[in-house]
Amino acid sequence: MGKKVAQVIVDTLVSAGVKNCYGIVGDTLNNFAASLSRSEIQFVHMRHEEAGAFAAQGEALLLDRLTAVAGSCGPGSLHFINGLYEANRNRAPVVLIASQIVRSELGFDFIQEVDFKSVYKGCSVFCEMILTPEHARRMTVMACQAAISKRGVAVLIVPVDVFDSDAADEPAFSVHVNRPVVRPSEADLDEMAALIAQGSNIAIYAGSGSGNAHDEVVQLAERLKAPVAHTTRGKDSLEYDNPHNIGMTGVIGMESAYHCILSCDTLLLLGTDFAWRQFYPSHARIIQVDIDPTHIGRRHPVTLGVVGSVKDTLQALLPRLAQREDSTFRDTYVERHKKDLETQSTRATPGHHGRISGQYLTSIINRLAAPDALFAGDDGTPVVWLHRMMAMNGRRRIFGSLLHGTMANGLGTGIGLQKCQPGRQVIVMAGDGGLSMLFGDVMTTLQENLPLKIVVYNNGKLGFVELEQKSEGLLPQYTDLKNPDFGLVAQAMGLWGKTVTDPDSLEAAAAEWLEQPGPALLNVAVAPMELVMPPFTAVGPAYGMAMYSIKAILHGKGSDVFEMIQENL
Ligand SMILES: Cc1ncc(C[n+]2csc(CCOP(=O)(O)OP(=O)(O)O)c2C)c(N)n1
Ligand SMILES: [Mg+2]
Repeated sequence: MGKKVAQVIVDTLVSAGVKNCYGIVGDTLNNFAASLSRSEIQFVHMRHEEAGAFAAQGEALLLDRLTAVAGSCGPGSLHFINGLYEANRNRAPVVLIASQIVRSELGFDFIQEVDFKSVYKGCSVFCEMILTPEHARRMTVMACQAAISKRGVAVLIVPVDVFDSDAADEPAFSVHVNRPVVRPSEADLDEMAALIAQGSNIAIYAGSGSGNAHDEVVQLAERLKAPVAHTTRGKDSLEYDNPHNIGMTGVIGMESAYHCILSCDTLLLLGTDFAWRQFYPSHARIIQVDIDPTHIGRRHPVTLGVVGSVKDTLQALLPRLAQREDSTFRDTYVERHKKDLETQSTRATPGHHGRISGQYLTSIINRLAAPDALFAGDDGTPVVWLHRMMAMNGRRRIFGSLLHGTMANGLGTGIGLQKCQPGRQVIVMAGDGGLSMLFGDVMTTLQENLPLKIVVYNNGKLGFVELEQKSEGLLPQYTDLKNPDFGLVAQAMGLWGKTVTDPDSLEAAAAEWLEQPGPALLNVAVAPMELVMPPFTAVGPAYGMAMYSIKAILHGKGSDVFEMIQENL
């Protein structure tokens, strides 16, 4: 008997390097699942498809390898959407096998019919349906190749009757994976060097595109005596072993990088597509390097934009640059950054009334976590503390939803990281709102035997949104959360679980939590009024906070204002 199309698709995924497929089975996917079970690809049985998409993108980003998700028709494959937006924005090579109803019923509003092509258009680099068994292999190859080479999500829609059909004799289409050297022309490199030579106070602002270019960026900084600021996504690759580091700018950044970038006369943007325009200097010469030509000059006008990978470009540029001796500009901001870090460490203490501040909790995790730990932080205050406070060393990696900004990303991403690196310590820093949003997948840690370490920053509210409301001068609305004792719930589910409210017992509890051989959840009651301070005193938020304080007092909530001030002194 010949092969079925389902088998051909699985064979092609295997040859493209897929090791794990995250999802939930269902009628239209059953034949594919049967073929998968006979292959070397492991199916990871999730509780919610969205978490499966987060997991796949975690694995794809960490190992830079194609990872699959698969779902049943209609709601099954629809549920991946938010996680696939996350994956696509993060340029993670992920392929969705979206099973579909039978071809003969398409277009008649049949039960569970969903037009996946229009649904997934906005979050994919490839989105096609396999229309006949005769082009199943070719189309699957194209999907994989697009996800890998364009770096994003490929959606392959497969009607159930196509899956179940006999495969046709197709030519031997196969996936080709290679990484070309991409760098600017000689003329562009000369122009870059000439512009840089005109600069006096040169700063570097590097993003995730510099991820594999740590040594080249540090060499460039040394050559130009230029301070290096980085984006949130550049933190794990640029902060460590970098004497020129001045931290992050942006809303959750630090004063050193914020002021440096606004006051330099020449700015080198290296592999960053940082979106917030108000953090770019208005009077500096800006030179931008990016592998994606469509990123050049799209956030802020630039003097010169060149196309290339940061690593290849800097290797070709460095021989053209003279060594500089005057390090005054760099030293000023490196010193300022040291002071920023000292100020930050003074805030990493228990808060008012012996409460545990989120910063204190993060400082303890930073101290106790393994030197090669992987961290996934929920959107909300956990991701802020993760990026501001976790110390990087070249082996630790951090994952946050920094481009899509979705809640509940931490748990799913952590599951993917742990699945593909079972022996490594993986820590999920969850918000109480974020965790409860996709709570079912806490069970996946047991189902799949993943020793994930989950810590809940439990402030009993949608804290980040409450801060936004207050900074607009509004009283908090709809932000309270009625939570169970997550420590006890975890125990009831079969995980190790504990709840901590007393700062004095936090360190011992955190150590015990991290020592557990299996999945473990530490629920920490963190101070509900802790503020996330921006790296500047912007008039808007300051005025908003003042207005909130006045409104709160008028509404008889003066004690809240007092508590907020006490907790953030
Ligand atoms: C899916 C989704 N829904 C809503 C939001 C808006 N939002 C951003 S942060 C946040 C609060 C998160 O609360 P929690 O997880 O408890 O973290 P906290 O800020 O309290 O630490 C909300 C509602 C979002 N980013 N994503
Ligand atoms: Mg919360």
